[in-house]
Amino acid sequence: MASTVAPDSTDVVCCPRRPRRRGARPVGARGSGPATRAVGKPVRDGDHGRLDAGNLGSSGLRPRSAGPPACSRSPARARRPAIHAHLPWTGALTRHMSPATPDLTIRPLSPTLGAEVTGMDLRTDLTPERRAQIRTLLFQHGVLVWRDQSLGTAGQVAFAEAFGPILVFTSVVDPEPARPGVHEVHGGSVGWHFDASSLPAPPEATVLRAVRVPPAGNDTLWASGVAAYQALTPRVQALATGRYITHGRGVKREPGDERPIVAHPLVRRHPHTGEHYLYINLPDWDHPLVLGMSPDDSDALVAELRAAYLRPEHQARLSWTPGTIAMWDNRIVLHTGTGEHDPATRHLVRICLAALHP
Ligand SMILES: O=C(O)CCC(=O)C(=O)O
Repeated sequence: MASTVAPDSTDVVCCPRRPRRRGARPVGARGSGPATRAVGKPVRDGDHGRLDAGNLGSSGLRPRSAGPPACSRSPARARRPAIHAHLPWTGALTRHMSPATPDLTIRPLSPTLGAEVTGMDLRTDLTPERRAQIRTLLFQHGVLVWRDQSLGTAGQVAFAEAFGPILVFTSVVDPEPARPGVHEVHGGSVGWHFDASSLPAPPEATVLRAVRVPPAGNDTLWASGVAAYQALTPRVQALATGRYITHGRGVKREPGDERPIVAHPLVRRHPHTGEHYLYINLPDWDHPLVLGMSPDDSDALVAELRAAYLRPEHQARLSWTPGTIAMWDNRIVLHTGTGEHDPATRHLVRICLAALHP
């Protein structure tokens, strides 16, 4: 396998020439239809409106992820955990409060994003209370890291499944995994991306485990879509809100490529925290197009959003050690590897979750 790969060519899932792969299905999902979500999953994108003709670009591309109209479901804010009420996601209060976790140590990875958690054994410490704590911490910090865990692949699967159904999809990272939905990453990925965001229903979370890593370098970076949105001027926030953006080769397509183009709302609202965030895929191999805008206007907006997303102060960085587990909210954080990864010295295992249990 190549040492550096473009991750998650979720296009394969949608490819009409490969019907068997057509839908991404959570493990254990019944029926033969395309991806389904976990029963009882919270509403996503509660504040974006239904797609209308005004959202379509001149290309006539049809977005695939149009959600329900805002009025059809209860407001996302109503589902906020109490701790989040009226507090900014990136504020000092929320980031350093650990109300129900006196036995844990929470060390922020950066002032804006990520936290390292100590005091847990992820093989055994998954009581309902613990899972609730982890979910709350995940929504507070966006990325959680545990070191020196001895999970193994079966343990990682069990840990992941404690939070939601595993999403099975075809990824260029590991196109034929030995175990569905469990991707062996030999080397790594370089390019700021969400995992599998070109799926109509992208995974809500990712769990990545370091099996073998070099002693230095080959880190992973995350960037906060919430901080990026908050950093925009009101004018740009208004310009971006209500629009859809393509994920996965929106503009630069190979001739003869018949795969459907997927677009998602550019500004979304987190169903648990109520925070707005930017949802834009930024790897070099993608070329996102804001629907309803000319390519030039779209490029200009994307450049502005990219700059907000990738400000260093909106990022967190992890130096891996064997046994490290990272879990992130794949809705609100972009991630990338930092360098040319050597498949001989770097081996990670990745599991994406179709949805997080409420
Ligand atoms: O290589 C890395 O550090 C990140 C891995 C990654 O992006 C992925 O597996 O999706």
